[in-house]
Amino acid sequence: MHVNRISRARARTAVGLSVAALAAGVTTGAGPATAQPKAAPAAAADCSAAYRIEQKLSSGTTWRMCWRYDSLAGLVLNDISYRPKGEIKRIKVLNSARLGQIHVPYDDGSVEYDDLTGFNFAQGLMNLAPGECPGGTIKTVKVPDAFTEDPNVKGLCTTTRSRGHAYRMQGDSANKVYQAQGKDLLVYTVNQVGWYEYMTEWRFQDDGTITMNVGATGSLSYDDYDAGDGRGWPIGKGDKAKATSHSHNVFWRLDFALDGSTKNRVEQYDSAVTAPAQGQQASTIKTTRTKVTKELAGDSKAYRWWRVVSATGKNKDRHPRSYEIVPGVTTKYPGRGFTKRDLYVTQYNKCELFASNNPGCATNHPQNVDKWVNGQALTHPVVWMNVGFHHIARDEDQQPMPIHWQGFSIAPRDVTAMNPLTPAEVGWQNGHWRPRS
Ligand SMILES: [Cu+2]
Repeated sequence: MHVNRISRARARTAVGLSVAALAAGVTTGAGPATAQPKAAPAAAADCSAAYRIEQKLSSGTTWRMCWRYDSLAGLVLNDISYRPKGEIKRIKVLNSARLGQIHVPYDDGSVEYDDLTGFNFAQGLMNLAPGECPGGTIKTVKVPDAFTEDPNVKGLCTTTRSRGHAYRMQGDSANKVYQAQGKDLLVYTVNQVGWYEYMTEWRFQDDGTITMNVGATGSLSYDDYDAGDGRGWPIGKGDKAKATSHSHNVFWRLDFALDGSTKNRVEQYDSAVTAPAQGQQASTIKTTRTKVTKELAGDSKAYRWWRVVSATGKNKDRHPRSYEIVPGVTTKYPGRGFTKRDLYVTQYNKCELFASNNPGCATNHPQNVDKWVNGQALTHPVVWMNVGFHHIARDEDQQPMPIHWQGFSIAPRDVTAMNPLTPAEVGWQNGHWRPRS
C-alpha cells in the first residue's frame, strides 16, 4: 500500500517469484544468518539456539519460543510456552502466532492492497539501529526472495521492558505494601511497505498475557495527496494537498496448543441484563456459556467474550486451563466479506494462512477467511482476529508519521491456580481464606 513507483515495480517482480515458489511447493521459510551450532542440547525447544527466543524475566516467569521468517507473513513465532515461577513444567500456549494479513482499501474506491500476500511486506524487513532495541538483542534475519544483494537484515529485536504496576495490595501494617512492577518480553520487527513502515510487536507479559500489535509509522503516501474524490483531509498549506483516507485492517492468525494439544475447545460467553426487580438494588446479570463446536464468524460486543480451553490440562485447583481472547479497539471495515466480522474460528487447514488473497491453497479453494467458515466441526481451532483502523490523516501525521497502534491480547484464565506473580507471603490466600487473627 501507499506505494511509490519504484517499490511498485519492485513489488510486481517479487510477487511473481513468490507465487512461482508456492506453485512449485517450495517452502521459503528462512532463519538467522548466523551459523547454527552443530549439536543442540537435547532438552531444547524444537529449534536450534539461533532460532530460539528464551527470556527469564526478573519476576521469575520464563517465556520460550522459536522463530522463523516467512516469505509472505514475515516473522512467525512457533511453539510458544511459558513457565511461571510456581510451575514445575513449561505450559505451552500456541503452536504458531503470525500476522494473517494487512488489508488496505482506499476510501475513494481507487485501490486496495493486501500488503502481506500482494505487496512484499516480508521483503521490506528493515535493519534496526542499535538504539531501537534498548537493552535487547538484534538478531540477523535472512530474508527469503530478498530484493537486495545481501538478504541478511539486522531486523529482529528481542528485549525486555517494564510495564508499570503488575499489582498492589496493602499489607497488615501501614508500611507493608505488596507491589510488583510488571516485566515484559518484547519481540518486534519493522517492515517497510511503500511509504509506510509497520512495526509488528509481540509482548509476552510475566503474568502470562500476550499482546500483539501492529504500529503504522513511516510517512503518509506522497502519491495520495490528491484525494480525487474531494473528500480527503487537507494536510498541507491551505486546501490543496488532501490525503486520501483509507483503512488498515490487520489480521492475526493464532494456532493454539494449550498444554501441547491442538484439540482445544472454544467457548463464547454472553451476559444479559435485567432491570432491578422490586426490592433489589441493582440489575441482574446472567452470563451464559455457548460451546462453539463448529466454525465461527463472530462479532465483539459489550458483555461478550471468548475463550480457548485446554483439552487436557488443568491447574492446581483442578480448573481447566484456558486463554481468553481480549479484543482491542477496532473500526470494522464493512466493505469486504472477510472484514465484516471481528473474529473467525476455523478448523485447521495447513494451506489457510492469510485472511484474504490467500495464495497457498488449491485453485478452487476460497481465498478469504470468511469463506472458510462453512460448518466444519472444530477439533483443531485456529483463531483469526480482525482489527481495523480507519485512517483519516491529520496535520500531525507528517513528518514522520507518529506510530499508530492496533491490536489485541490473549490472557490466561485459570492457567495457574493463583496470580502467577503472587508473593510467597500471601500464597495461602486462595479461595475462601480466613483473615489471620
Ligand atoms: Cu494509514
